[in-house]
Amino acid sequence: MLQQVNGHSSGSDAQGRESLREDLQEFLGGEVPLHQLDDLTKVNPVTLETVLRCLQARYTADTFYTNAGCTLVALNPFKPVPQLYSPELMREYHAAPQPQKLKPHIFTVGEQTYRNVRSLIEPVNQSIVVSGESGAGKTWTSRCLMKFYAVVAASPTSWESHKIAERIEQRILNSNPVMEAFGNACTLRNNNSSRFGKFIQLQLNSLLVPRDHQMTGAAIQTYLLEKTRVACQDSTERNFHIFYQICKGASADERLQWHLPEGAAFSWLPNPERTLEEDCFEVTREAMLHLGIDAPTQNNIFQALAGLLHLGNIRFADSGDEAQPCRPMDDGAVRTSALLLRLPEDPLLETLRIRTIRAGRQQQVFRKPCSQAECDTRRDCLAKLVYARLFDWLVSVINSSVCADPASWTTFIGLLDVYGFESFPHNSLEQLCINYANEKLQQHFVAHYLRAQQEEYAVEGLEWSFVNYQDNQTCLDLIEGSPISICSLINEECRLNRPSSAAQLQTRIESALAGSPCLGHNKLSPEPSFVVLHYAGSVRYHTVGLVEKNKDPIPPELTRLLQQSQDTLLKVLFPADPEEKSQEEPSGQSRAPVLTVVSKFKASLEQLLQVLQATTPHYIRCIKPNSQGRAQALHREEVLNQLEACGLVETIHISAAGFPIRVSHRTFVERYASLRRLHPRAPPDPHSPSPDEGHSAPWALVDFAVSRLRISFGSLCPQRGTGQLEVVRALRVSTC
Ligand code: AD9
Ligand code: MG
Repeated sequence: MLQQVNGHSSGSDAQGRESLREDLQEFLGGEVPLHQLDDLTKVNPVTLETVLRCLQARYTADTFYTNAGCTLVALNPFKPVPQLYSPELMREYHAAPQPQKLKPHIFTVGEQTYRNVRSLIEPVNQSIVVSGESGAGKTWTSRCLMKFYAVVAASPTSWESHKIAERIEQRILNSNPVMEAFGNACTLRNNNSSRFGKFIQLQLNSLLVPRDHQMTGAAIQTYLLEKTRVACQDSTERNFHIFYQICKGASADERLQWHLPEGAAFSWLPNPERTLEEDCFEVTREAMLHLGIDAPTQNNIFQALAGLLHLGNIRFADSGDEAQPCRPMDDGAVRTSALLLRLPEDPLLETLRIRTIRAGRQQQVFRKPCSQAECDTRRDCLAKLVYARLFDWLVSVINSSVCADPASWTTFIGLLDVYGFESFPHNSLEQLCINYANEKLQQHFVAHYLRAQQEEYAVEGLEWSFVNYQDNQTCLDLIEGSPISICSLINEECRLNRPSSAAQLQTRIESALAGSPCLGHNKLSPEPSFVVLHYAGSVRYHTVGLVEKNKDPIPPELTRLLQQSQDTLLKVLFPADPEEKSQEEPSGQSRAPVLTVVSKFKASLEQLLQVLQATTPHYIRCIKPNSQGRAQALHREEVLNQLEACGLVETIHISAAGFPIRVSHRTFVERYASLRRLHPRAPPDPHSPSPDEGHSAPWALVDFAVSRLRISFGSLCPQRGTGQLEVVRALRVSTC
């Protein structure tokens, strides 16, 4: 092996020989303790078991990041490790000539994207896809990366620019506590679980000078907030953090104003006695202020939220007479919620209890008292409607505070942090959408890396032994494929608008999709449900209420009621309809086609993937060492499942033997022309690219690139012999 390496390094200068010697030492060192192996491609042999052993050894040694070829594995420490995220360390990675030579870290990925996006030769938009199951550390990672960019991008030279820099970066960082307060909640899997997906584009102007001060803004795109949580929480979970923050953090005056006396009980506020570090109201308020949401507006927001809490306390009792509306069991709750939402009390009660429908040829208007269950549904719907609009409005306010003028940025770094894969004892449409999003991201990785990479080697005629991998396309076909899939069947139920039971939906799914290997067997469940074998594990979805959730009907009376609010915030959220469209719920026949929750979600995911596909992606795989959130505890089986699910071993195999860097031949020649001195006697090559490039012996460079830098040239430059590749394979080193 040594001979092989020396043979191919002939003609290189002393520096080149020194680098090769270092690589050899690294490889032949053999005795390197497992916890010091920074790159899983160096584990020998690469199997699930050896990879796990290496990660375990590193975890025990408090080393949480490990390279795995093209991805970075991030183990959740489940304890504070402040020295790992200090601004000094961020600057060290930023200033390093070769950050990849430092210890593996999310800052290496951050710095790499930062350099790529500002490249003078080939600036390309970058994205970082952070994945992992619920509680694995995605949001934490994205937050740290945002801090990293804020620190390294803010090195202004003048005082004036310092002010601007602080404003924009600080505002971008301030978006985190606000969005987490309103969009995160404590679940069975994670005390700070994201209940929405987020893609943030950090906008940079690579033409600006000084080049260290190029972050000009950010744009945030959110995906499907789990709004049902406002009105319905599992008894072991909690509502969104913000509700607990206001109840715990309001001043005495505010308590009076918002009708939140100490110890008040709210049915939409389970587990109020549990205190989490996420309960800090002051942090949220301060961040809102920095984002330009002033104190009076904040007051409006919190008052409306208190109104929703009181709305949740309204209970109805059947009147015993179908012609008579239900009775509210507690007038106080109706009165207080009407007061706080600044709605007229009687219309509020009427809207919750009476349905107005148009029917017949004349489209006559009928008023129909609702059953107790219908009243509850309308109350919940009202709360979800207000909360979802409030969340969207907050995102738009944050965007207008941080978004740069389109003319002032040229490139972006996208950071993707979506809700992680989850499986609860009871799973519904929310989990289906969350797990669907995770399948999509996994497929992006499979298609972009595991499949495309290998196909390209085949096209280029490189010697390559194909690495088999788990392709989750079959599961995606089951969920979203055409013509028939789980989504299409649920959508069809919505479109036909026919009364169908949960058991019927189960039967339809199981019979129409019986051929899919990803549809699990559903023998044991007493409840109507179906099982999907996701890449990350199997999940049983209950079909009760699935169709209704997918329809997400909003009775028009509710919107009209909210348009009557005297509250300045609600007036913004529910502007009066200038055309005063239909005043009543239309009858069944005249319904417009429903844009269902899953069809909207599918469209938004597709848009996201289009954006990702137009970037250079980087992957961070967050791994949850145990499901209890305990420090220093790595549970073998749980970690093995995660490693297996994301195809880590296959990724390592492909990364170890493959070419991680891809540049066009022209770019390479331009960038590395000066290295020709490493091959002063390289013979002229008949296959040399056109002479107009002005480089007499580019093949020498190509050889150097292939063997030492492991750069693949794509179809622009057909590959010659693979001798150097063999060396690289044997060495399994990545010098770039
Ligand atoms: V979910 O899909 O949104 O439910 P995430 O986002 O993957 O999930 P999150 O980032 O919220 O998980 O991490 C869960 C918890 O792990 C955090 O609240 C921290 O308490 C803990 N954590 C995660 N990463 C780190 C870390 N690098 N250092 C210390 C961490 N603690
Ligand atoms: Mg999260």
